[in-house]
Amino acid sequence: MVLSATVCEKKTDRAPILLTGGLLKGIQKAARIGYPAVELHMSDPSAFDADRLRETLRLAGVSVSTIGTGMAYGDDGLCFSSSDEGIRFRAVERIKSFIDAFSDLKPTIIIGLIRGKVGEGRAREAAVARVREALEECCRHAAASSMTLTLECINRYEQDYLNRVEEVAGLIDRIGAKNLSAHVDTFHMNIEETGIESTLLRFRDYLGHVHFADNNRRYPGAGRIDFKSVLHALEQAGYNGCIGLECLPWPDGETAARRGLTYLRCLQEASASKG
Ligand code: LER
Ligand code: MN
Repeated sequence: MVLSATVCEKKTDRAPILLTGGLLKGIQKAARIGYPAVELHMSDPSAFDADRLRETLRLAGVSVSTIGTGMAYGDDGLCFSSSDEGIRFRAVERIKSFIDAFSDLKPTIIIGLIRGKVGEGRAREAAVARVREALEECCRHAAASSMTLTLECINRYEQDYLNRVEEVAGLIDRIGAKNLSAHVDTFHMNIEETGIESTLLRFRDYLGHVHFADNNRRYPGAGRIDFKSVLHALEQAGYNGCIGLECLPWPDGETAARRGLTYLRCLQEASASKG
């Protein structure tokens, strides 16, 4: 399982991103710390110089595992569930622009907050249908470039739909696209699931991406989640994809990135030496 550091352009201490305040600087820092991959969070890929980004990745020797798209919702207010056709159209176009911008590197594109909230009562069904339709269109677009999308299960305090892995797996079944997987995040699972390990095993066939953060959203090892047991469950589930460290930059981003990597590497090495 490859460990990937979250990186974003914006300087922020509030978002669960390790290395903030510059994509290129963040990529270089992640490489220096020892990460083989990065997860890039951005609101709009057209805002970046694609050649400089690739040159920085090449010199740093890191790959792009995943693209986080939630900032297109947070910063630009774009979402799939909106009853405003223009907003919905721009949200789908934005995801297509991520797919096109990275079609050479083929990272997995994360669909998290950008799906938007669906509300209560009679409006809910229509909003859910709009999310599904947008997802189907994005999956078709990604398939044409042999790319994959992963749908994140996000806790009830941030989203009002697709909070648990069971819900996401159900929607994936209904959509039936081969390039759509479930994306789990230990911070959200700790709130929503009755057991993290049992859920990972139950939905093993759906797993496409994993975020690690401790129960307090700090780096793994800074809280109460048993990551030794979670890593073991992922191994048992046959998951050999990427683990993105999506954690608060506490006490600061670089320290969190170092401590999280060291802690997880120790756990991985101990498990490998046991055979
Ligand atoms: C995004 O990956 C996520 O987990 C959300 O909680 C946004 O912060
Ligand atoms: Mn996450």
